Amino acid sequence: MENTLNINPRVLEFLKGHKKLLINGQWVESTSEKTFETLDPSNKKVLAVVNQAGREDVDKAVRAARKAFEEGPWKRMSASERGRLIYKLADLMEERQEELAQLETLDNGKPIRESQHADVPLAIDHFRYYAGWATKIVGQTIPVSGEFLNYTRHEPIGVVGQIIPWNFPLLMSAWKLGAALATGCTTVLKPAPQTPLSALYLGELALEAGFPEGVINIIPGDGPVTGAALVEHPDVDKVAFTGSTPVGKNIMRQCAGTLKKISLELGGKSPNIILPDADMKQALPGALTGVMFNQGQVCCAGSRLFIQKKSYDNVVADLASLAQNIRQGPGMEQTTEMGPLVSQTQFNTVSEYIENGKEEGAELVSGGDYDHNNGYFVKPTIFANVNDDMTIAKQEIFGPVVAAMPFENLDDVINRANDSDYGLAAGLWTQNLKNAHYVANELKAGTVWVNCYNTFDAASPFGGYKQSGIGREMGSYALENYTEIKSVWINLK
Ligand code: TXE
Repeated sequence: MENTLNINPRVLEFLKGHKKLLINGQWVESTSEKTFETLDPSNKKVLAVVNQAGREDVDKAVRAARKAFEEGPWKRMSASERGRLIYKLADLMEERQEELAQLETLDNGKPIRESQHADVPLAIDHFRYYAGWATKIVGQTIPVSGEFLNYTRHEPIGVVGQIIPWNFPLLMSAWKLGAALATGCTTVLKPAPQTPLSALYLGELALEAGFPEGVINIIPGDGPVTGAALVEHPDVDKVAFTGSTPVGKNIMRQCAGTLKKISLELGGKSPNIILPDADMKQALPGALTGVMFNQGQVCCAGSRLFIQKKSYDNVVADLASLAQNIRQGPGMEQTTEMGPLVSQTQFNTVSEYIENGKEEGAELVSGGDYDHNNGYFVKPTIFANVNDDMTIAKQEIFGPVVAAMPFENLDDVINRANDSDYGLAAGLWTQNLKNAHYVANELKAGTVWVNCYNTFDAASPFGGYKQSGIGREMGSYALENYTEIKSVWINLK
């Protein structure tokens, strides 16, 4: 295909040989010598063979992180030096942005234009943002009673186990590492087995940047073995997890044993509300990409679309024709707007939800087809006349599937939008300022987007109400995930 990108020679070089684990500043094979394959989901071909970290490897990585935290040069480094290393990593990522974007697209399937213009620049920006924070983490001097000086120190929590999913592999690595490194923690990062490559490439850049050994350890592997070993390890002080709500709950239970600190960024079923006074030219494409972006594999996808009754039929018809025009194809084609889903498992899950929507009586107005002969492609799908009790309106699908539902009035839609176990994000489209603020206040969600959707900035917090999570990523708020507060009393008498 003439608009298919040629794979960068450095990427080809990187894909050769078995990818190793990054432990204590060295690339090492897993103790068990077990490996797994990571596939290109647009054609199911093997992209690379990767060492799978087992329990022993997790233990080695945690020990390396502990040593680096307690003894290494990292501990003695000034905040400014720490910040400079993080800046250096961001600069190296910028130099290699094309390689990072290609690896992300090859491994995950997402369109190259999204890797180039969203995932990679956001990840770079994220590191720069937290590099700046390294020198600005300060405590308080507190006017206590009596002749004492009392002040607080925000100290790094210690060794952090970080587990990330496959939908934004590089960006999730950045979200996890940025705040942890800025605060002075050391980390063991476990990428998802479907998409380990960009994190491993990032590991190479971290070594090149000069991070001391043991500060960043990267150990690909599966959830039940590698992930669980990391969560259960007694010498991990804190677990930061992004993934499904059931696994998040499991992790919370496992952390109870040693009372590890946790932060969880979990699933969602986010409502997106189009009021009749919205600027439809902005709202329709905005609401559609709000769910279709990244093939719908986004934790905050606005997959419950509420449209006021009067404009419902027109809006649904317009959305259907927009959805039919989305160009679907392999991510490496520059014109592709929607790629394949990440894996056979995800393909099966999403196609089952589509069948379920049909069986439960929702009206299919666009898409509904799927095909995995070549890659894991699911057509952008819109179901109309969905009611709140249908499975497709309740459960996270994590695919390109919209449930479009009519509503009567503001209070009706606010109640229904909030009637969910999740509370990650929500969207609202309106030109009425009063309604914008009123609805934004009433929605139970960690992020509310008004006349926009899926906008992100390293400086703005992200996380969930209810079963969508615990804690916040990004912004100054994420620093709290990685610090302990110490109150120091000095007797002045
Ligand atoms: O997620 P998992 P899966 C949702 C989405 C999707 C569903 C399943 O609905 O359809 O989850 O995806 C690691 N101990 N989200 O199965 O299993 C795993 O190896 C420790 C929403 O891929 O939660 C991976 O690194 N770790 C989400 C990470 O957890 C374990 C993004 C996520 O995998 C583990 C992804 C265990 N017992 C999926 N089991 C979001 N919030 O963005 C698995 N893992």
